[in-house]
Amino acid sequence: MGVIKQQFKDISEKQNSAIKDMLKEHGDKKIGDVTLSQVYQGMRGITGLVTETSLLDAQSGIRFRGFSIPELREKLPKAPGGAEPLPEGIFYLMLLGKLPTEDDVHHLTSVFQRRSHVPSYVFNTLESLPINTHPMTMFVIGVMALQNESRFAKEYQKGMNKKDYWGFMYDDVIDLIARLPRIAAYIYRRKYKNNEHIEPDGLLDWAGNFAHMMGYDTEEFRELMRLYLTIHADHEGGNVSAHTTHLVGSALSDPYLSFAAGMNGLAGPLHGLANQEVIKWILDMQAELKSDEPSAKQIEEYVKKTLSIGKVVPGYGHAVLRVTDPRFIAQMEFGKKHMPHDKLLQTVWRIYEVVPPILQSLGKIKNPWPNVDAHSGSLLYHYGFKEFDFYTVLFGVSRSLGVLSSLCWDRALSLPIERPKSITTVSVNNWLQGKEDIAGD
Ligand code: CMX
Repeated sequence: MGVIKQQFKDISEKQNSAIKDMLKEHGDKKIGDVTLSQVYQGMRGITGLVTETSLLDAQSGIRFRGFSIPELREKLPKAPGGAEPLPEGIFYLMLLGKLPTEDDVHHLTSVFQRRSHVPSYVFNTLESLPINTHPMTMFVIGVMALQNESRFAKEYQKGMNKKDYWGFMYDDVIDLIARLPRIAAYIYRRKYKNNEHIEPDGLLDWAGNFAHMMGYDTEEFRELMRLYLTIHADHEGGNVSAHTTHLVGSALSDPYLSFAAGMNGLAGPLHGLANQEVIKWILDMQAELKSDEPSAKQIEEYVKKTLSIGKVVPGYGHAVLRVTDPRFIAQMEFGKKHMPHDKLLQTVWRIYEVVPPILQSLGKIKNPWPNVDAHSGSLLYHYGFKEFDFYTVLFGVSRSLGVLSSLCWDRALSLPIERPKSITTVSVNNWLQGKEDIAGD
């Protein structure tokens, strides 16, 4: 067994028995009440999931195993001469619950390199898709084609002891994370770069190699990819991509099936697709105003117009956060360091000044502040990465680190199939009239 797998086994076995003891003593304790509005309105604020890898606080933002983004940018190992964390480090942290050393991260880099082979039939499957297929659709289809490689699925068919589930899931998870950059880069080069592909560079880290295979070989762009793939990795368990991966995995669907399901959720415009929508919205604004430096007044009018035709302002608002997303701030810092005079970034920062008071004045939006997607596209655009309908794929490659390390934990803790209770409005009305018991009271 590999060193990291062995550590995961030891740590998760300990955690498993601690949880069993806790539930024996406190299993009947109530965590909260559920209101009828919460049931009808997206289960907002109902605590109903365990996700070990990260925790989101409405006021201070995401913490990965207790560490904030600024702390991780300082503490996680970096590439030689680099300033941004290597995403291998956040995966290690989420999986094992402790900060990695430089050696741990190098070890993971070489494991990912070793296991990154993608069989040719996956590329052939991608080749068979019309070129105008959305890159997220291609990404999901690539992952689904790769499902044929699942060790878990094969072992399950042979007949597997429950105790062995986690080990095969773990192996699939590592294989899948290792292979995703190759699939994503293939889609990028096929769709936008005349199908001219670039061989992986065995000396580069996971993010650096991904940048290289897409055709971006400057050290500054690699640094952006390292930051990007670190900060998008996880956002606790209730968001659509994480929850879907967990839900599908709870049926013992293997990591390929589970992750592909999560990616279908990430492809929605209210979730991950918002990153492409933001750039599209800004470019449309620039085209309409015939200016790449719109003033605050012009932005204000454009925002009001967007709202008046019943559209959302992409990149703003959040179901949990009630402050500016720390992931937005990390990207703004990167921009101020590397490209402070870029006109598109300056527009993003001007939008940040203009939009929150307008959204606030509507009185119904719970969070008028920018989320991660408000900033990410502008950084990519600066480096000439202008194919914005690909941006969500980058988010997806990063999100694999969080949702798949969580999937390892799901199986290691033997979490059961997820099956909440649903109700009908007829039963609700009957309950309100005292004719039916739906609340268990
Ligand atoms: N622009 C305009 N209206 C907005 C808005 C925005 N950015 N954010 C919320 N609202 C509206 C909602 O549509 C809702 O309107 P109705 O009552 O008319 O239906 C009202 O304000 C209340 O919504 P909320 O409780 O504040 O927000 P939700 O928890 O329901 O939704 C989110 C959260 C992110 C879907 C929403 O803020 C939104 O649509 N934002 C724009 C899309 C976006 O940036 N998504 C990316 C989120 C991060 C990610 O997952 O990647």
